[in-house]
Amino acid sequence: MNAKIMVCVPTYCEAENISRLIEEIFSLKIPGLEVLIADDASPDKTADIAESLTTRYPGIRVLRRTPPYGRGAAGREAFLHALQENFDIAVEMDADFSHDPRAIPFLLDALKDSDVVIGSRFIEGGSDSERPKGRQVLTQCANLYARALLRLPVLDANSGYRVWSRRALQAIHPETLRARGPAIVHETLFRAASAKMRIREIPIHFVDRKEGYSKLNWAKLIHGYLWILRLAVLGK
Ligand SMILES: Nc1nc2c(ncn2[C@@H]2O[C@H](COP(=O)(O)OP(=O)(O)OP(=O)(O)O)[C@@H](O)[C@H]2O)c(=O)[nH]1
Ligand SMILES: [Mg+2]
Repeated sequence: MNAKIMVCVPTYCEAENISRLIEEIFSLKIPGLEVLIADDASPDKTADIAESLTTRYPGIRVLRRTPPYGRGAAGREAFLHALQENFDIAVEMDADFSHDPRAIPFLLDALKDSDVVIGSRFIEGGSDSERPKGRQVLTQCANLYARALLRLPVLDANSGYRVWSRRALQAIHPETLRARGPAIVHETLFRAASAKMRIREIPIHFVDRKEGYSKLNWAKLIHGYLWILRLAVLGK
């Protein structure tokens, strides 16, 4: 029987991207795959657009989230949903095409001999060369900082393009995840590494979004740095 795969996409104001993203994911024709949009009441009607596609693609689920909002809170809820609905695998990815949906089959394939697969910019064959130099440097700094403080056994700890086996999802206990913002990627990876999950990186080409706007700002960035420090000191 096919594995049940849930592609979890947190969204806030992705009206320009969401339809094409859903179309591209389903055009991969991966058996057993569904898409979960975890939307935080986007005023641009991202959730309505996703829902309007359910007649064409019955495998779409839309979570219309209530507060607390945030990238992390949405990811946590999506993971819980995947576990409750008995999915075997969860793919997490951004809606802005920085994560190319065409990489999904390769990431899934790598899960055969691991528990968590990371779409990585920083292993051989991966890249992050298209974005402005300043953004690349910011990512590199945050990545070095997180890897060093949390002793993460990967080269791209910031990547939000990942595949989780059910075993790994259970091991990180999504119900007790605390990060509400982007630091969720560090918290989940830290827990997976602490639980001795087998983590593998697969190269991806990360590109800048072409449509919509970035939700990352200085406040979130600094909050993320402090959050990682807290995680390193407290160990949870
Ligand atoms: N549900 C939810 N999703 C969010 C929130 N903030 C960002 N997202 C989604 O998380 C993904 C990543 O957000 P981006 O704004 O692209 O931020 P980023 O990728 O960290 O930064 P950039 O490289 O500047 O694009 C996208 O799918 C966003 O729509 C939020 O508060 N709630
Ligand atoms: Mg982005």
